[in-house]
Amino acid sequence: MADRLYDLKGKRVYVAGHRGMVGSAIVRRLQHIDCEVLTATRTDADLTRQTEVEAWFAANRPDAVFVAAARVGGILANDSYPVDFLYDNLMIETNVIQAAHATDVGKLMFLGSSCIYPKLAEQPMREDALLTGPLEPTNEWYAVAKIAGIKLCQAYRKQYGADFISAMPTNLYGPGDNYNLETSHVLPALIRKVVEARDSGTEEIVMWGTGTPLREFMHADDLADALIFLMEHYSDAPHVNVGSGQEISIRGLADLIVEKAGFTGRIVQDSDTPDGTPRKLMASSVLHGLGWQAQISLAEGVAGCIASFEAMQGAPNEGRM
Ligand code: GFB
Repeated sequence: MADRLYDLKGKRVYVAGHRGMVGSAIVRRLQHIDCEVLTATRTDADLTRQTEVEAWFAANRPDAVFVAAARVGGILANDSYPVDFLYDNLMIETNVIQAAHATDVGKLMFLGSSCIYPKLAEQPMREDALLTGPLEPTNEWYAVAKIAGIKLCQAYRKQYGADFISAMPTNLYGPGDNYNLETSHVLPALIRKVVEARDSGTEEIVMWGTGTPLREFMHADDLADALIFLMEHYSDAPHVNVGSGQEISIRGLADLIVEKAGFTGRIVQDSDTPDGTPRKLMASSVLHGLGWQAQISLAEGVAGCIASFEAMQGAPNEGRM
């Protein structure tokens, strides 16, 4: 394993976006380290407002920062709200990164997404595939904002020697995920559709697109573990991919959820909805080379999410896993 380059122990650690799926997973994971976790609600500081962010940093003086705050969503949300995905994300990341530099934050991690890579990037996608071809049109707004965030961290490192790093996670799921069918990602959407169809006796659920796209899924708790590992063991300009290696087709994912939830109906395709990128598999050899590997299997993670969704619905869940 790589040497520890930065110790979170004893530090004041700000998790921007602590109410989101990723931010809340980071907060849970930091509870195993003897550090002070700082969070801010939108009333404390609206991260899209520069003066509010500067004032919050000046008053709270974190030592380390995880930039997990972002406007996120699935393929339809990305395609429908280009301004929100570009403007909000640019504002959040520029405000937080600039305020961190202005208050001498010692270590910062910016979080991006696998959609930064070209739509038809060679698979698995290596870090150096960035900016080698056109982006996937449904999420180019989000991708451009995230690429700008990587570049901003690199610019602060180059101009000021700031220890700001970037991690690019693969498609994520886990506790606190968004189950709104209009704005969510595929995994929570299919869980909701399948569980609700099962419980209401509906005979079919609709899967968007052709079901052929391939996606790599990672549990948010695995991600949080990887991020804390990188915060302590990585310090360089290039961004680092964070993947699980667990790749599955969308149809395969639908079948897995159907099996785990005990749904006996059919899956039908909606061919009017987009597929997005045909394949998004991360090459995570840099991260693996540092000594980190994912632990949570997709089958185990999906079963846990179904159980959580059923608990939220107040539905019985015995005997279905
Ligand atoms: O998870 P998802 O919305 O995001 O969709 P992306 C993945 C695939 O699942 C697409 C299909 O091919 C969808 O057409 N799919 C099937 C569904 N049924 C459904 C459904 O009910 N809901 C949803 N949402 N999809 C996002 C990007 O792309 O991934 C973001 O738009 C970000 O920018 C995120 O990078 C990680 O993987 O296609």
